[in-house]
Amino acid sequence: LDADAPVAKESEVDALKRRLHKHLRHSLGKGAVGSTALDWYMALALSTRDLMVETWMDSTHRAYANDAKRVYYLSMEFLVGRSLTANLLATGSLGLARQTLTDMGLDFDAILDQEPEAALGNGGLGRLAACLMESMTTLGIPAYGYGIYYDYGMFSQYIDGGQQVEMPERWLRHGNVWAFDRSDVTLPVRFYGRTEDALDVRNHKVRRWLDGEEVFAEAHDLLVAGHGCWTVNSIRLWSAQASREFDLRRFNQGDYINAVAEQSFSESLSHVLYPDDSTSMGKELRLKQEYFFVAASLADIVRRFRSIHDDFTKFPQKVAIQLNDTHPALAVPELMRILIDAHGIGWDEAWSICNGTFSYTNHTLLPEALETWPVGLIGHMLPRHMEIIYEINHHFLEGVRHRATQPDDTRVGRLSMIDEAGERRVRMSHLAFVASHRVNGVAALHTDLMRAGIFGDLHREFPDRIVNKTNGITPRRWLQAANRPLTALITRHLGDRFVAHLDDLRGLVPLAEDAAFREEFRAVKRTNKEALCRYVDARLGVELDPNSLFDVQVKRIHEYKRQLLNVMHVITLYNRIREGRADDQPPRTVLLAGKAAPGYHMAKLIIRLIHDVARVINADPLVGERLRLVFVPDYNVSVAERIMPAADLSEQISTAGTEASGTGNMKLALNGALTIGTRDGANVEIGEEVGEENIFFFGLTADKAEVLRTKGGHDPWQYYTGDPELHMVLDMIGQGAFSPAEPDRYRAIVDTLTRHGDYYLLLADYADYIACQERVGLAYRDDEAWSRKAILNVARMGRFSSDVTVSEYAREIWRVPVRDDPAGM
Ligand code: DL6
Repeated sequence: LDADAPVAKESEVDALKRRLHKHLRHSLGKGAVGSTALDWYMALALSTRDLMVETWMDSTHRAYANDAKRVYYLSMEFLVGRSLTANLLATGSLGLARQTLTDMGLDFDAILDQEPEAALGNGGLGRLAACLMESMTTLGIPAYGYGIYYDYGMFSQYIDGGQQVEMPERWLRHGNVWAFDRSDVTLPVRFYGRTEDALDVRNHKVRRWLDGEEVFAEAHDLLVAGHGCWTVNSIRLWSAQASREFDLRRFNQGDYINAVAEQSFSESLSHVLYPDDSTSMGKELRLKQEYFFVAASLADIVRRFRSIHDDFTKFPQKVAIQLNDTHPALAVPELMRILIDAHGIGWDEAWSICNGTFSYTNHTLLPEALETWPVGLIGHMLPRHMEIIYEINHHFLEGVRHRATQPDDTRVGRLSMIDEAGERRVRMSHLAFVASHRVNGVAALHTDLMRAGIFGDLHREFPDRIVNKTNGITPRRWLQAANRPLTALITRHLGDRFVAHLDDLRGLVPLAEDAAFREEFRAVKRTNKEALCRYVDARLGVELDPNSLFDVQVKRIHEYKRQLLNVMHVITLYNRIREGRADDQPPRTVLLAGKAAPGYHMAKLIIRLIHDVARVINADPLVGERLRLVFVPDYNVSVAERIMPAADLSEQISTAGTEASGTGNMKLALNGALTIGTRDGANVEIGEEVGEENIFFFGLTADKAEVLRTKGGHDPWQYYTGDPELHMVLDMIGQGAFSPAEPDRYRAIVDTLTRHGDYYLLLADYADYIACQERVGLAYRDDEAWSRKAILNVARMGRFSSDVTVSEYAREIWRVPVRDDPAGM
């Protein structure tokens, strides 16, 4: 099972040793004596980067030489995680590195562990951006990510007395080996000021944006290697620098303190990522961040285009800009401003260029997450952009009225980019939608719900615009790097082509019928579970039983994701074990992990409840080894890489119609976990691929959930009074069975369910969920049948490779070619 058995030649090992020592001395100023694990990490990372730089430059030159169409992925978040293992794999040097460092008496895994986490994202949206960038690169697409170089990414989560505490994480404190700082690429970004009419050199009337304040955006290029390192792209992230002239003026006026204060205020723009992915926070600084990175990115994109082209006619043929949700939607008025104000292009032509260039991905249907900004705020901060947004809206609504067979002002009001109810606000999703030639959802169900729901009116106006692009995950990180034992097993039977052609995993289908293979597969899972046990023991001092069913729910903590329903099952099982009613069930370890937004009180209360329930259950001698509940703190990409390979059961239990897609569901299934889930997001498509007999579906469908909620048919009180087990679970939570020192601690949770409408329909799905979990337990007891299902899950995950997702974007949205053979085989 050893995926990294020594294979390298002695000469290669010696050469790497020399490179490491060279970097240790010349790049880090250290000698071998007294160097720390961090120094060795840096030396190894620098040596690996050396292998990528030539390809990086070649990739850039090739794109220039061919005047290739570039794809620009604009995203406020890139949840990259660590890069060393991924880059060692891409450059084909993981085995050599392990062998060399081990040979030098160093602990290779401890060295990998030195790498800080590039957590420049909250969750799904940011991680998707990272997977898509990796796949675009693997497929040879000249692509640039554009985003913000936050000093502080996602906070670290500590647990104190069972409660989440957030701590800032200075991930750049030792610098960043994977980024080249480009102080020579520094672009001004303007805020505030005023507009006026003026005449240009040809005596044409133009609009000018004057005065205001300037901040500089400095570029940092993060390298992204594709599989086999045939292409290396970059994610260009901007940090804010104070505008020097501005400060100097104040400084010269003797106002030293304010000059410096102003500087740190400007630079605070890129200090910190907003740690909430499910509500639009409506903060002025957030809007500033959005414009800051969009303005710098567009200036850069236009500069690159103009270095080859004299006019803008070919812009949409050479530039595709994907808006990752609405956070970069100000790119629309910004490009219009550049084309019209700076280059004198007429409105209609500028609009057609925009429309040919932009496309927009929607990632959520939750109303509270849809961004709107007060007209007054945009007008003050970006006066010219507000004028342009008004004009875009005016043209759009004129078209709507023109196409309408009869006047309908309410419909026009619903379509408008300006929400007139209460304080006037700009609907960023309408702006992004109208400006884009394609708008996509991220799973088939989600896309259908977009057409029928939030974008219903816009869809009727533009019936061909909404398309589906089901999310995917990169097999390099989520199988090849995260699960070395499974990769070795598959490679032994199928070769290693599957790493770049995930559909090759179909070759495992017949092996699912082979008892010897099933045994090997179980041994792999066992190895991974033991590794996770060691990790949990080291971090939490909790011993887990690798023979138990590892039941895993790892994702952001949110009411719609229903971690609470999971806890309700745990308490139900606990009660049944104590009453001797679960003797047919296998021992189970329920593992949860995830962060709550710092201001999200209910989510934080759920984390606390998990800890309180765990304390009681794990200490109960009547339960013993039969049930364990653990919460792994500080969930991030690296923790995910440890958990996914060890899971038996993947909990994907959001209320149907609320989870846009999910990607954790794909990672877990690819690593051989069976899913228990609702028919929500991409679970539906996972079910289609793996077969209904290899997945555990339960609960209301999206249609039924919607009807129940909107037609007022849901009576939570009736479920509460009508189901004695549920009644008992809720009473235990609400009356302090898990918080005896403070019996009311969780009253609010129970009231939300029983008295305040149970918006996410936990009580309606409870009974079916519990019955389904019972079936899961029984199925797990049949080793052979379970492994067969698990193998079939792995075998049928090819469709969820982000290579497939990117190929579809490339063909149907961006219209760029992709490499036929990403593996170079
Ligand atoms: O598309 C990536 C990911 C989906 O898989 C999740 O289902 C969805 O919740 C997530 N959305 C976000 C926040 N969205 N906004 N804005 O992360 O996107």
